[in-house]
Amino acid sequence: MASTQAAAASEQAPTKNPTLLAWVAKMAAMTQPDRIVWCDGSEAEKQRLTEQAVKDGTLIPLNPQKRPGCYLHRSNPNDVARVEHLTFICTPNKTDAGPTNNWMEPEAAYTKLSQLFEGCMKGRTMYVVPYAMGPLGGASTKIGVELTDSDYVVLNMRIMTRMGKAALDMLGDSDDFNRGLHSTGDVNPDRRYICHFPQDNTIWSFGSGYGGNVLLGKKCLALRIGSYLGREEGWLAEHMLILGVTSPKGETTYIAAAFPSACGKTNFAMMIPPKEYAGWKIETVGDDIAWMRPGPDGRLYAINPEAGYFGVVPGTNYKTNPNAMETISKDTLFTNVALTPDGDVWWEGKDGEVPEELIDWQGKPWKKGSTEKAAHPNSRFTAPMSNNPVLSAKANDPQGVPISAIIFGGRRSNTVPLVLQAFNWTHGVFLGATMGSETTAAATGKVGVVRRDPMAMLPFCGYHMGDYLQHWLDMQKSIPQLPKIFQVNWFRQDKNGKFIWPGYGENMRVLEWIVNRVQGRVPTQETLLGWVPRQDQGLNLKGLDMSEEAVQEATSIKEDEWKSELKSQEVFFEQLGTKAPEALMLQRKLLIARLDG
Ligand code: SAT
Ligand code: MN
Repeated sequence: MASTQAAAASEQAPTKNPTLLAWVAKMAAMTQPDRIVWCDGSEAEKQRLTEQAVKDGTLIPLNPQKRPGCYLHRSNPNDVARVEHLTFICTPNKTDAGPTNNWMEPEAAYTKLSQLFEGCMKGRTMYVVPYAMGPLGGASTKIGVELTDSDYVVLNMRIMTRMGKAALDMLGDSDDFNRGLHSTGDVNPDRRYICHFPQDNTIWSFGSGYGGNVLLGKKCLALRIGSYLGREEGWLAEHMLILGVTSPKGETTYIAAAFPSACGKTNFAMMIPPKEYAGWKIETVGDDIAWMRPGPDGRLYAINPEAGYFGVVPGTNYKTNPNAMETISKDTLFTNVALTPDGDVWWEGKDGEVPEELIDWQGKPWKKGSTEKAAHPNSRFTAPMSNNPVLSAKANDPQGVPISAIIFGGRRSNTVPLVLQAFNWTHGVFLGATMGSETTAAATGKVGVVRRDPMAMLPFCGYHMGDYLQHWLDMQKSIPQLPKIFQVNWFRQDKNGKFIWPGYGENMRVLEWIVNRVQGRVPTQETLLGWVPRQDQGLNLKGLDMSEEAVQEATSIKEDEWKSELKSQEVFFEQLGTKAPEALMLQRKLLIARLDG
């Protein structure tokens, strides 16, 4: 059997790359698919796979008048989010994975998962999906190959990456590619594992069909393996959006911003400035991941390794994100949203009236007024970035864009003020390292609990978090023109639990201040925590429907809240043990001294 499969694999292969052929043959021998299909990324292939997915019930076609080229997918209800407790970093030493990751010894992990993969593709097709993360031909671009038995995965990878022949051509005969193996298995949470082997540039994912667990280019390669490679090679793989903001004078400033999953990265990256900002323009380079490395001119350059958006649907509407609404109007795959009687999709927070009747995300009839959600809170769209009306021309530039500011933002109902600027790079790394955020539906588990989420990378850092923070500190030496670092919080609430800051397009006001600070145009005011906008020459609040007191509340710094925040930070740093970087411990001491002083 094994040799027949091996022969089958190499016979049809559109490549002579010996390492790739040998690996595909080996994986096929283990998983024993009935057929092996090499994906070329063509339009014909897309049509073929889509037709097949419709036939086997994986995709439901939507009304072509309302949503041309769009389909709905319902995942298994036990498989709707990333599973952090089933995600492993498999390094030879446990300490290399660090205290914030689950760890398995590599041989033990390969053995355990081999038992699951053994024969798991019998009766199924194995798709070989070559893909590039980053613009084709770019020096920062990485190649991966994902073997999967899911046509849904192939169709998603087709949108999210530069997939097919072009990626294979870029790889040529090189053995430098990520080896990704995925099988949906029987979608049993007891047999679900997402394992990363950074030293082998390998990912094995079994038993899930959900986005972040199975679109291996995304969180697995671009962040977990990427962060490991970044440390080896002197760059940064980050959970960040990238945007360009252009002033009426035509000056463009590029900004990267880290927020945890489901905290508004996509909205921020596509923001439409309010009417007071006529002539200003925001353009999207990326909405989720940034790969950043020092450029020849001493600045930090960022590329978006992805080619599409895998965004949260609920709450998306023409007020919160008109550009996303345009983006998902065609050629989009929807996962776990509700279906309307006329073949369109619906979700909580969509514009217009709530329909009387729907089919909910699980395929069950749903009536207006039901206490159940019609769309899953982590329902997603997969849409090509080329659909985005404000896509930056630089999104396809292999050089990337020079970053002037880095923003760290969490979801905090208290404590963290609207915006502040770090005193310097080390202090900025401290702000990123001490980020906390209330959990969301993007991962299974309780929502709304504050957890430490350094740089929004807690679930995505592929090695020891202490080493990762040290790597950030060390990067200072290789970036002569450092970006300025900021912290923001759009999510502060008043005593009635209402958001104080209106957010969305109004975040332009904060962004303008950041741009002005970066360009050295406005004075600032020093506080215990960092620099904040001055009352007189600070945030532009013209036309903002917000009382003076509310603005005060959104920007206030309460020392008692900071004292308990410092306690929670201490628990996190203690976890890092001797790997907690000295420079960050000193930052912490300085902050305590300032607060106690
Ligand atoms: O599910 S994904 O990991 O792809 C999205 C997210 O959680 O950020
Ligand atoms: Mn994300």
